[in-house]
Amino acid sequence: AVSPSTAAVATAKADKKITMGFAQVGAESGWRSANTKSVQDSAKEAGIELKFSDAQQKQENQIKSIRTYIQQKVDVIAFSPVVESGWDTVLKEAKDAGIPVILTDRAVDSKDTSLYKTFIGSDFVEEGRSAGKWVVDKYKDAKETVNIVELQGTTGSAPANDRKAGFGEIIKSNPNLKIIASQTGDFTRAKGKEVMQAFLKANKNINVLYAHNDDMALGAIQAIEEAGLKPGKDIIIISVDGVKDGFVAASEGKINFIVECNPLLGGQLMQAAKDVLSGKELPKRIVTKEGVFTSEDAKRELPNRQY
Ligand code: GZL
Repeated sequence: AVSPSTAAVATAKADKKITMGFAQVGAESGWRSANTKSVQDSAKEAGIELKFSDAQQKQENQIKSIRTYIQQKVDVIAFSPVVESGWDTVLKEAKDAGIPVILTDRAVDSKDTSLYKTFIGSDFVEEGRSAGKWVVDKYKDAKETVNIVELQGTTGSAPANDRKAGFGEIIKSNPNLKIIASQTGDFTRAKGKEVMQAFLKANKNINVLYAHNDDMALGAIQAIEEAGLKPGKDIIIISVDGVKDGFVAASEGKINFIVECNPLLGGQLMQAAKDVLSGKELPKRIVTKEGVFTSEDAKRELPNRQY
């Protein structure tokens, strides 16, 4: 069927209340909870009616939610793809139904970028590079090997792929820096603790832990302490996110360096939805702003953290 012209659709939609279908990854981490709150609060502020689903970190659940939103003829669909691949079919269904899609937080690896209007999220490779640069600097005078273990995020997810790539690219500059073990902790505390216990059993001398998010670092800290070691001292810890509990651990010197990943994407998302529905062209990529924090910084910054 020939869909009405974009302008006609845009005008018709611009004045009626917008309905957004949002398919969230899950509730796996402090970051995710802050992200969900930001989306829900921002929808209220923007006067956008929000249909919200939690996929418990399963791609098939996200795809089901997107199909439901298509059937319900929502005005716009937004989601954070739990993994990078396997989205083309359902995104084509949304496109054929004339429903614009906005990606937030995580990316898809679809070659056809007409399948979504824009991707609002962090540069995860840059986050990995920031973590790597701090490690290279800390061990620039190291004479013997520095043994690094890595807790990766959800297998196949953009943050896990890119944080690994960025970190690896930077630490290559010093052959003394060796990743002796690297495994997914699925971004959760429980899994992070479990995998860290395994790392500690298998490796007698671990110098550094690089965790792709604070929740896995916090689980690992429990395992390190139960093994009678001091996190932040016997094992140097770098993590990504900068959620409240991460900042608390950093301010106690248990995490030595935190690379912030901003979950407060709700405002940008609602604005993008309004722009898309009023026919505005959006840049394909909107990168969120974020910083880095040492333990010292975290102590000072803790009172100002919103999540
Ligand atoms: C990153 C986001 C990641 C966080 C994790 O933008 O997708 O997922 O780093 C969260 O804490 O689970």
